[in-house]
Amino acid sequence: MLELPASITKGRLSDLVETLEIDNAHATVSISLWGAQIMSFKPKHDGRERLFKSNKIVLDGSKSLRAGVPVCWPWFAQREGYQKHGYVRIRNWQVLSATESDDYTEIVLSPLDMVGKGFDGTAELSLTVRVGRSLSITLTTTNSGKDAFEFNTALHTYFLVDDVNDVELKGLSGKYSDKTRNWAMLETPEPYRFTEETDRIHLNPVKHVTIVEGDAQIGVESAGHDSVVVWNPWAENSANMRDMGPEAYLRMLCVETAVTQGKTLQANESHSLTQIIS
Ligand code: TA6
Repeated sequence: MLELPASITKGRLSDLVETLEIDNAHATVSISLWGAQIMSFKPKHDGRERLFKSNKIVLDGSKSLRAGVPVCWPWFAQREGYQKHGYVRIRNWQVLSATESDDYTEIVLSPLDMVGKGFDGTAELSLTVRVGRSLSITLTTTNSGKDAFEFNTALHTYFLVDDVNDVELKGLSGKYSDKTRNWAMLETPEPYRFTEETDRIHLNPVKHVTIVEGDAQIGVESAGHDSVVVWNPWAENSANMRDMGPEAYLRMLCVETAVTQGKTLQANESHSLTQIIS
């Protein structure tokens, strides 16, 4: 591994999960190199953790990590016979570059191996993580082959809340497709609150969404997306998930910056998907 600047140290959560711990003037962040999954973001100006990490997180590789910002690529959601949300979330990633300045620390990661069952394209992928007062995450897909390919992708972020019953989501509008109602197309509610299992693909790709809970807010800014996905499994599903448990759904709200409608890249073309958390 290349030499890391002073604001980055290495850590380890299990045999499999090696981490990079960033601690600079603005924030602390923890990133698992397995999946390039950012698991913690705590800005120093308010000391409030923004990302959910399950107490029952599985660290032995038998499933993906229930923490922070899973990277979904090259498909979104379940595909019969394949890893849900694609395979790069269960791959080892390497550090391509790591730099720091007064304003931020920046790390660029890429998967050690890009080839996977279910995807025939030739692609390069990089995740740029910029840790400052806010956390900026950009996933760049480049078609490095000769033929066009289509893909979907998401920054599938599990946000930490105190109690999802007290949360209001602001900024979404237009129609959404509801997985819990056989993909019915429905109008975004106003106010947007949580009282049941919620699994929605909002097809109006708004730029700013705010998670509001009392005086606390989390800002979610998106770019390069065609959808914003909102998910909470609610009590029964949460209880049945081996890495969640009966109470965990109360502390988690998933708001995703996503491409769910298929994006085609011609040879040499690139696409960037960005989520900025504040
Ligand atoms: O992104 C929403 C979703 O597709 C939901 O339907 C739900 O199944 C969820 O993802 C779970 O994915 P995860 O990998 O977080 O268990």
